[in-house]
Amino acid sequence: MSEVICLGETMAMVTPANGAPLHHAEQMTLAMGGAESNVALGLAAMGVTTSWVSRVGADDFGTRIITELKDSGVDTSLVAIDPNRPTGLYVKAPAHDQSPAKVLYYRAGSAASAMNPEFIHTEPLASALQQAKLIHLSGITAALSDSCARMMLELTTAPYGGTVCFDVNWRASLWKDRDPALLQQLANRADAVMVGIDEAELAFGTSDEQQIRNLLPDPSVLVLKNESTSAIALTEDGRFEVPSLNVDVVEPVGAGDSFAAGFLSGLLEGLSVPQALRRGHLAAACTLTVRADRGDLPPKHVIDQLLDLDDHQWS
Ligand code: KDG
Repeated sequence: MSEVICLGETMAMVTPANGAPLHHAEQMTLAMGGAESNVALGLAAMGVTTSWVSRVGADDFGTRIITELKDSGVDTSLVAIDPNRPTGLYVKAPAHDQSPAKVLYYRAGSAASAMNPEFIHTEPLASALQQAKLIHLSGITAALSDSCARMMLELTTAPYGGTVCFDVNWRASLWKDRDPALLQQLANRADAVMVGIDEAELAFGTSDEQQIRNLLPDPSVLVLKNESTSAIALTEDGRFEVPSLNVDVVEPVGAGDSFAAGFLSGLLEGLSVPQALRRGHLAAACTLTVRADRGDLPPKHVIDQLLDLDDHQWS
């Protein structure tokens, strides 16, 4: 059984080769991406036994996703294959001229959007969830369909033995026809929550630290990520703030997932909260500096040296 279960949709991902603008790109690159599987990949790369759980279509994209994750050391034995619905797809359009980078989704009616409460109550997944040390979820799943929203409500209320972590992962286009109040409800049922300050403004209407904590009083660990400046963890033992690393950003997609993988792997290893935040920043920096959704980490001894730096050397 894996220590960690990351549950959520992964899609085929298409992006113009060499960062060309989408409207006149001639060559496209095919890869895969999904917030929770990005976290699973990051955790596996740090030596944490991790399962990624979802549904994919009985199609080549589904096969590719499963194969790539498996080849990277993520357990995929709990993934369901849907004979009737396709694997979702998204297109990552790079920034050009005045227009910022954007993501276009082709995921309505996907195999993953058919996840429902029965899925998580069926063996062997039901037992795997009971035994995991950590279950990682995100707000994206709650916006995929009504059945996914119901499943998320059950995942965050079930009496699981391990920690339930919820990354708000605000995706405006998925919440157009849904009530984002659900995100606050889910976050308050989780043990650990991560949210960007910018996301909190959009999802909860405030970017003020104390007001966010007032809206999310229940998680014992609340991590507020302030993009390029710092990450703050509000915990039962106090408030910890660690500055981000200064890097030349190539593309931000996936950096939040890398941060989550770094931070969570640190907590699982028993690092202090500030050290776990540093590991989160390091993993995020590796992703911010590449075009892919996840950058490779430096070797473990380099990471350990960086985690042990004095505060003034770190920032
Ligand atoms: O966090 C990165 C994700 O945004 C990307 O991999 C695609 O899962 C995705 C989503 O739903 O946006």
